[in-house]
Amino acid sequence: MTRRANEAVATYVVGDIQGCLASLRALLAAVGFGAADRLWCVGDLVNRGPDSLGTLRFARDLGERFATTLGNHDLHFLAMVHGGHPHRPGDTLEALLDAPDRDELAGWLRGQPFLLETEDWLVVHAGVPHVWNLAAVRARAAELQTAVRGAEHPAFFKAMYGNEPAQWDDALTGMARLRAITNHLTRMRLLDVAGVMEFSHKGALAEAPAGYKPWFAYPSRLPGKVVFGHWAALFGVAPDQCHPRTRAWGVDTGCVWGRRLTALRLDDERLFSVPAMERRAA
Ligand SMILES: [Mn+2]
Repeated sequence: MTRRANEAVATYVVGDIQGCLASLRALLAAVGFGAADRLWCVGDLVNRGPDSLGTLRFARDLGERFATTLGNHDLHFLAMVHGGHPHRPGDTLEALLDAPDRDELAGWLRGQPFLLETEDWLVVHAGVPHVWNLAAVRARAAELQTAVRGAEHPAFFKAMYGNEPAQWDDALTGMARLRAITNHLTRMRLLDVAGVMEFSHKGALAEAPAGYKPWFAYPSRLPGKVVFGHWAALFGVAPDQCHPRTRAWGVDTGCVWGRRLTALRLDDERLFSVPAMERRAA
């Protein structure tokens, strides 16, 4: 590693890896990832790409230097392990599901949070809806984490899937509340002004259905900046594409679709990216 000894420890937030371990290694080499630097991920460590098993082992072996927020694909893997959910078309999780250390890796993943924070930054998988303030996102991420870590997690994973409720309501309770939090933090892209989410559109903003805008086009109620992933079709989002009161960086640049893997260095807001090393998953 070429990082000079007098440089401060840096924190890199990498976009959706989705089993693209070769691209991750190339990106870390390109940034000169140092022995004390931190690697954070916006989530979706696994699925669609070729080496979900290797990616989880690599991340786990970084120990305290690694953290991720959980994404919808990470939850899908956990729902297959703990909730009896079936394989879905396009899944590439067989080697991970058959691995001798599957349960150990699932346990490690299940211990990861839904929100990472520094003094200036929040890191989430999909985003933070404009109808939540900082206290709300912290409380709801913690609530979901408690459910995923707790003894009742099989019941959560069995009932996790579903588009309803599509709108936040403080009065929600039980599984409907947990599913609403899951959908906001790990699946959200578009909402209407009242906060009703639209789940079918995954493409470019120009083709978004009428009445809906991306979460970052609304004025944020957060004091700090947000790093997120989950929306590969946008090929990255910078603050100048957001509402003037919203400072968000999107770092999913579609590595698993043969495009690029990107990381944001929080310390100086510098972006790094490398071309995908993997062939596009069949
Ligand atoms: Mn995702």
